Amino acid sequence: MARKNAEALFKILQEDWAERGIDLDAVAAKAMQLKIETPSWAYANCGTRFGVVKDPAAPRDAYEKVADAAQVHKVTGITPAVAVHVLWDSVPDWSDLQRHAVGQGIRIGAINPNLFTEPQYKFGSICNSDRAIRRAAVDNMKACVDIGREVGSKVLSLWFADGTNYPGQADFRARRAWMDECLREVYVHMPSSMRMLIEYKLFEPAFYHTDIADWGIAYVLSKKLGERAQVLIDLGHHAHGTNIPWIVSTLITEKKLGGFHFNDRKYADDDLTTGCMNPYELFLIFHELVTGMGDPALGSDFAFMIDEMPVIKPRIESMIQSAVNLQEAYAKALLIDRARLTEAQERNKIIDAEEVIRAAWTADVKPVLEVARMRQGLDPDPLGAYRRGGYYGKILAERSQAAPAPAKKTVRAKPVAGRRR
Ligand code: PSV
Ligand code: MN
Repeated sequence: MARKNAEALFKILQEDWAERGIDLDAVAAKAMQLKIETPSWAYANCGTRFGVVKDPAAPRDAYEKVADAAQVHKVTGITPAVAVHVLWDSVPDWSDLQRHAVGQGIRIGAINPNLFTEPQYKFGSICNSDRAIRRAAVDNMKACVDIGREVGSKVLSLWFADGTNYPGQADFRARRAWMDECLREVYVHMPSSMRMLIEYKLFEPAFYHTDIADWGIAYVLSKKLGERAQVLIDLGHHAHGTNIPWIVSTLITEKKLGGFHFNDRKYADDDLTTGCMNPYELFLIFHELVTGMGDPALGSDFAFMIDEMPVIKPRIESMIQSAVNLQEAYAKALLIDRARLTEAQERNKIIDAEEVIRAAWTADVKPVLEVARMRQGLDPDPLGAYRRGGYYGKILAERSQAAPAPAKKTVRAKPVAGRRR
């Protein structure tokens, strides 16, 4: 809930932080400049391996997913784009979907080819020993590049489910050569305005090995491809204990950080609401981002995306929570007194350094964000504003009716007739 006295609280905090050299007006303005994409697939019905949880108000097509994503932007002001997953979001006319998005106040963001749902990808896509399947996977990605070109998207976001389940199942080195060859063909097909983001994942769906298992291999692949290939960090794709802030810092230094799939987890790739389990880690990630962004020599064109499956939560509300949690983490990172931190670090004053970090982490940024939203003509309380707007009741009534007509043409993976190497 937004506090009635947000302005008064803001003023008190402003004086307090000014003494430490932090300008809260600037923090408020920057926090509203954060731009995050929400995933079309998070609005649809989703589930676990044990079953799909259905919401009677779930979108029935890509147009309705876009409409739901627009609601999140309407109340947060920081989610102006929706990432699409080609196959799940196939539409007859992508320009028309883009017009629909723009009409709703958002746009289509990253294009994600789906290279794992169709049966032909049972043994992998670009690492498949079957040349025809590798061809289909490459053609799919190239079709996605063309969609991106049509709608003006600058990001091709790639995740491969490729891997094996059993020792001896496949030749690692052969798979690596196929992967290199396929990625090169797609990279060359991209317009100069587009970036290729390569996502890694420790395990799942494969359990013995995954072809792009960690940031190291994603880095090597992107390095070999060229400047417009970069690494995508999904927060749920690491072994426990992995220091993600350090990975962020390393990739920024190497100019290879492309973007994020934000979410949170307790165990594995749980795809929970961002910031619900490890908000401190999220804050430390933003600390590294602010440190990196503060260096003009480093690129700062990061693609911030959410990748979640709010299985048992109302999906739009979960997305609003994630966006707000991200904004809070960023605002707190902006409160870090960097001069004092550097001084403490240089003198090995560990406690002093940690206290600088903790002072920002424990700060109450809610009034800052409430005021920041009001300055942009938004309601200070995004979740409350969404609920009061009655959107869910409206879509529940509409979408409980018959499904809209199916799309005429779909962009799908080419079916493969025979199997050969
Ligand atoms: C895979 O777990 C992943 O993180 C990839 O980004 C996919 O595109 C997304 O989830 C949806 O399945
Ligand atoms: Mn992801």
